[in-house]
Amino acid sequence: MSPSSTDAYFPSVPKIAYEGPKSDNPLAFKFYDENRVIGQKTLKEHLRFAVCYWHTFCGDGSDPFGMGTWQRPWAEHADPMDRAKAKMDAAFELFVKLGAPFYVFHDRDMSPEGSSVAESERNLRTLVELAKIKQQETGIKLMWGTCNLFSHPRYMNGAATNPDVNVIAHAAAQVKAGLEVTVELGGGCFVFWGGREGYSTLLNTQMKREIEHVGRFFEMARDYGRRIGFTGDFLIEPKPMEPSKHQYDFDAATAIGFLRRFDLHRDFKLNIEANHATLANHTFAHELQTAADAGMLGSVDANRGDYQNGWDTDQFPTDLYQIVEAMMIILENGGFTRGGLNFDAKLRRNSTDLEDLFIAHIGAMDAFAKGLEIAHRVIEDGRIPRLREERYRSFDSGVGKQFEDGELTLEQLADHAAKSGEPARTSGKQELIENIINQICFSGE
Ligand code: XLS
Ligand code: CA
Ligand code: CA
Repeated sequence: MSPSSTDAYFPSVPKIAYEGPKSDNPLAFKFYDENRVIGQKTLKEHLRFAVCYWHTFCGDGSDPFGMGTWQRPWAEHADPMDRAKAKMDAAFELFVKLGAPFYVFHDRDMSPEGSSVAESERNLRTLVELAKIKQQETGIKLMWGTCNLFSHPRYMNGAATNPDVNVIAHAAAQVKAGLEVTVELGGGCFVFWGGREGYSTLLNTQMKREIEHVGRFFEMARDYGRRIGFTGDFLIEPKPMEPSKHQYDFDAATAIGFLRRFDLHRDFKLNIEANHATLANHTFAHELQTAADAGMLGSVDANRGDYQNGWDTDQFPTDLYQIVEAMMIILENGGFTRGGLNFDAKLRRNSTDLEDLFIAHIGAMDAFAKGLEIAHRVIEDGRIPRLREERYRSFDSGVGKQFEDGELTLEQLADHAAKSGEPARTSGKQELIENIINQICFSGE
């Protein structure tokens, strides 16, 4: 592989430029001008976009009912290591042309599983050495690493929650190597998504034991990571189901409770995925706010689900209204530090052109650029933050303040009801707030 062969896989795609809202060029940004400053930061610094390795370079368009539909030139090599190297060339070509500052990967996305633990690790290290060179050449950084602990048949009953300790040992080997290479590549976070860390039926499951095992496993991973110099954030990515019927990291609230129970909350935060929120019957905003309120909003898997069906469609995010609400929470939380917006999103099966990979990312980056701009304007405008503040004014002084400060007994509070009579009705102003958001959305710059 020649690390500088940057035009081999997408020869018809130029470096994607910002051309502004009037451009009709499908291969140009309309809103994402990476150097534009909003508030104190450039769009690039605010949004911290990452491309994911798995959907973009490993996917082939297959689904449970049909084979692959995408022809990917980098997947055509017969030898798995040659394929992995070609895939990496294609990956960095896309990152550079798209202007995405970060990428994320699972160990097995980047390099093939070998016939032994040692061979798998050797394969990974070979590819990581190449990734290091590519990162140096291009300035593209690793946002997070993770391990695929759900595809291999050995993980059919889970990884860290497997009823067989010999399987957990294999997960340990993968996570140990995964942490080492994440440190080597300078990754800011390390993610755990518990795909099969759940159950199909309680009739064969000791749930309490399995949850304690995963707590213990994370503790071991945390301790090893810290020992080898990983100073970043460990992230749990909640999802309620699929592929397990029930997943233990059901949603943000469940994962936060779990982390506190096992005293992991100082080292772990959450990676919130929009589509997983949908599957948990929450909104994306709900999951972000829950994580932010706990001081645990680490990173975001930016995609979109479908409210009409119950699976993980992982569509590219284009719903501006949902993005505005998400960006308001992210901005009010102070923005990202080590995490960012990772496009854990895939093309539709019938989007078969290679350039569709660019078109999809461009649309999502534009939508977030616009969403950030609107969210910033909503916050600067001040009406909505003020309405929210005023709604809780009764707690700023008097009995409300005493209540918040823990200075009242239940009897004293009850006494207050007797004295103050029936409270005045105060409107929640939802329609007004929605109108203000629309006014700001529709009124352009
Ligand atoms: C699957 C998850 C997965 C994680 C990384 O639904 O989204 O891709 O993001 O393991
Ligand atoms: Ca995800
Ligand atoms: Ca998903």
